[in-house]
Amino acid sequence: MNSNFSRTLVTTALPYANGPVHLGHLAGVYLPADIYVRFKRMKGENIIHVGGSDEHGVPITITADREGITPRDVVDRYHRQNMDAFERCGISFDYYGRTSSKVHFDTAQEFFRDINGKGIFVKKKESHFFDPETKRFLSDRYVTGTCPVCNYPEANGDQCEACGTHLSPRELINPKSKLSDESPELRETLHWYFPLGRFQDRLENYVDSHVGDWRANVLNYTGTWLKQGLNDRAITRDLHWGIPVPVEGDEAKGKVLYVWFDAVLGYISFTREWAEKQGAPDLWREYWQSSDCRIVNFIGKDNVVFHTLMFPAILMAWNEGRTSGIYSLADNVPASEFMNFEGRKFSKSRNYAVYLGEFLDKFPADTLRYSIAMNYPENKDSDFSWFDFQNRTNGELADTLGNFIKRSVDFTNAKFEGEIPYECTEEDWAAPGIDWTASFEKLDQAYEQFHFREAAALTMQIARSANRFLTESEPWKVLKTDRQAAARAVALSVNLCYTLALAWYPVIPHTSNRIYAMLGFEESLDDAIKNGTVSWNMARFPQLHKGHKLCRKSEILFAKIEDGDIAPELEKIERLLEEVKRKEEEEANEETEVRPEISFDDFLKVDLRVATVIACEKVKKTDKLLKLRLKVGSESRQVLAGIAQSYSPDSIIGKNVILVANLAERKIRGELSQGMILAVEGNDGMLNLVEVSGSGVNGKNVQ
Ligand code: B3M
Ligand code: ZN
Repeated sequence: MNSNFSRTLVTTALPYANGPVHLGHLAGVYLPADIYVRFKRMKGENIIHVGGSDEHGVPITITADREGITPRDVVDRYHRQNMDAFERCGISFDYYGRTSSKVHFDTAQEFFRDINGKGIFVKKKESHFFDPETKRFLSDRYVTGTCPVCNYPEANGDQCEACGTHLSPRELINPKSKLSDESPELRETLHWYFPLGRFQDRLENYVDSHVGDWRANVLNYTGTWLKQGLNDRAITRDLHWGIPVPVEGDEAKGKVLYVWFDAVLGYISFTREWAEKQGAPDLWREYWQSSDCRIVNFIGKDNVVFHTLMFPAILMAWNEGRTSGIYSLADNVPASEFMNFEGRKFSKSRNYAVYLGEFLDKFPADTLRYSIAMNYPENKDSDFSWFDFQNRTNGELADTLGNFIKRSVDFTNAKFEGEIPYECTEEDWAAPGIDWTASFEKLDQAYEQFHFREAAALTMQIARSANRFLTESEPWKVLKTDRQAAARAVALSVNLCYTLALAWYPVIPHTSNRIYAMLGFEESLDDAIKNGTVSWNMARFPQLHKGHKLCRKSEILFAKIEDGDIAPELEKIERLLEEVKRKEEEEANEETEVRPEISFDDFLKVDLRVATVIACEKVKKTDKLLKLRLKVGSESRQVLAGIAQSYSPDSIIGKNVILVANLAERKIRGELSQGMILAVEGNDGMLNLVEVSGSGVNGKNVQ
């Protein structure tokens, strides 16, 4: 690994322009990236942050259909909304693009053509569902039907919401088109596949070279895929919204690139657009095609393999056979865990979320940035709660940081005509009890290694030490007897204000700018950093000399959050939680409704047997399915069950379960399932197998 890069390119996952970004997105991706970028900018490093809207994908067309508007209307609305929310939050993109741009279409098509020209893609003819009514091929999400695993009647073609099993539309029982409600028919269609397996060795080498510097979760997700062996992935779709497949003739008519194939290339397109805007159209190459640039992709944990396998493989395919114009792969992919909200997962479909724009209508960006930084879900899920937000704002930002700054500035203005009355020496600088070398070494490391919670906590410790120093040196008292001692305390305090303005800049930049202005600087801190007047290392030493003049105004940096301010928010959560609970109860009630009566003879038709689990493994590429080998008397059966989230394969070997032994065989995910085993779902969503105790029961009838 090259550790002497002279440039850094930071990218952040492109949010779908299909809804507003919420606090979970901010916590996982955009705030950490912005903190990192601001820190690096202060260090004077060459770094750019590129992001933008992901404007393709089926959910966008579904929203458009539902609202009776065009996909273009949908993406225009959310692109604007999200860009605006990011700006108000201080997420300082160097460029925020959109994947509907001409440059992006060109880039994505250029990649496709190049790789296609090398004969790397695999073309496959296959049967897909087609809606005869609307004359459209139906992508997975446009098909609904009964789940073959749990019998939920409204499963989607790609996944069952009720049991979580990943499905393909053809596995659904009684499939229906969402467009017309008609039963779809199967039609043959041609698609291009990316042969990920062809790159297996190269991808393994790439990932191996980052063991030790990539986060455990990133290595784990990626490792699981690599271990299972990589397969061909379809990279085209029969859809009208997206980037047309650039192949001449009828073959590719009505087909677009799969959204993930184009989205990851958006990072490149947007760097190109940024370069053009700089008036240096080739500058993007210094970021993408130079071994001198470090590329860092900030993402959420649900996007890992697209960034550690799919995107690198696309770049490897492009690089194949080239001696110049070679793309670099990411040096790090810091994926976050999720931030929950009041103990529950954010859920767009359940409308359980706080949207960034809405939040900023009520509370200042820096209070949010600080709270989230202190709860950064770095290696485990974290939680955002209104009480925590209120406590941190009042106790830490207002009472500690804000209070210290205001007291220091006000006292200097009142008693020393807003002028620093004393020249701090190196010895004085040790007086507040801060070990400057150690603190800044720790801070540096925390930022460099993406430990942003630690960085924010360390900075708050400096603020606490400063506040304590001022309180304990009591210049307002000492002033009457020892003006020199008071002057020293004042000079130190105001210099500590300066230090804090700089040290807080990555996390709460708006506040830093305000402190900097109070200290008498006309140029904004943002500008001072941009033009190099101010840099990170200056925070460690006193910078304000005797005679330096403050601006003579002070302001309250953080208004306290009263109980009344968050009361409506708490009420809203209660409402949302009630709504979520109501839905859950409704689902549970549906279950207690007894099914229509059957005759005793009907009941006798069902052959229930005690079976013993003798082997078990996970079904590849699914989250929920286990493949069980059962012994039933002298017979052996293979059964698939959607219980992988409730049981590990090892833990169920030896259990006696109940098998519906005469259920027709069927294929689930290409695997044969010969029967079904009985399980009950608990309120926690976990499945509990119905077990039989006692000996000598194997193979016996349940009656
Ligand atoms: N739009 C998925 C998401 O927002 C997707 C990320 C693309 S990154 C290239 O979670
Ligand atoms: Zn299901």
